[in-house]
Amino acid sequence: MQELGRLEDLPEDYRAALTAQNLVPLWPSLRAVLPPGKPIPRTKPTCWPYQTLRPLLIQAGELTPIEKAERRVLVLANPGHGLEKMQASATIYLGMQLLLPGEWAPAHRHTPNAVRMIVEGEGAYTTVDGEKCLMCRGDLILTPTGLWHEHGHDGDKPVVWLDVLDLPMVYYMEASYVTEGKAQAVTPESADRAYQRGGVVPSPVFTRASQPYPMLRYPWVEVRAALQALAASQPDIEAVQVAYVNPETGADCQKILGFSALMLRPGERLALPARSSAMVFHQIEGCAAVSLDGHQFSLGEADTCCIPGYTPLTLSNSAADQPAFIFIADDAPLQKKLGVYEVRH
Ligand code: GTQ
Repeated sequence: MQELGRLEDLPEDYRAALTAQNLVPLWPSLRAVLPPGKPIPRTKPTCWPYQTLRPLLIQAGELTPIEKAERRVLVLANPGHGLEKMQASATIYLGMQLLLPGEWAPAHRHTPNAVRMIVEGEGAYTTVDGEKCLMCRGDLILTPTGLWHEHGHDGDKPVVWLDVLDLPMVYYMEASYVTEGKAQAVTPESADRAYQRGGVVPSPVFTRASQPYPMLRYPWVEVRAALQALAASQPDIEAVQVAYVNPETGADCQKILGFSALMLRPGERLALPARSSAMVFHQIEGCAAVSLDGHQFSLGEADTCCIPGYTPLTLSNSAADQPAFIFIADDAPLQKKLGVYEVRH
């Protein structure tokens, strides 16, 4: 590839004249914005073990009352982007949130989409658009763009969950903002269970629901059972994986980030080809090794890691007697909509 002229090759007075007119020559920066063959990601493969994160999060509970935090969150920040950017990848934000017994995180709504993957504890709930969603380990709860949400906790031990937001993307678009609200009235007849049988959706008097986010809570017991049924009924299937979808349309459950759950059978090793989307892995149960060029992460329960796009990797479960269950988030839905998604075999 042809070497291009550098900024220093240009006379200083010419460069000053360009700057004065808010003009920039492209050629000194062309290879940086259009690198040959594949992107140069800022996102570094990064792992956040829960064992080291948890005590610091509990300490945040002692140091900062909920009223002074609104959301008591430690952000899982990728050093490749700079910690102050608070992003795990170009598009994905990850935060570990702590709610103590009796605490309340007040209602608000915002343009970025959020989901919560419950990590530990019992008795907490999040109310989304009037629907009270109980939080149990492994449950996925959606807080799509624009929906009111608040968190409460009636239990007696700390509750922790992983927040996954498309905040970096929405912030980059200069479209990120929040509106504060008052406590929501909980809808008496919750839609909570209306979408939890596969293949059937509510159809009151032959009409079909038209709201864009019909299902807000995906209980882990159901998702785990689906994975185990898939593994049992299709022993030769390449990957025991299910996607969290909108039950009315079958499309990804949110528009920017995609979510799935993967079961690695005992002893299973799964090679994933390079994809353009960055990925987050969160270990729900069991242990797994994530291997990629130059890196190996051992994920134990509740550990989380982030991998840049365009990176082939392998996932393996070395346990001989125990399946491993992994929650996966990526930005494939956004990339597919924009036409830039690719898989390299
Ligand atoms: O719980 O509403 O981690 O608004 C970041 C922003 C959590 C939340 C985050 C949020 C929330």
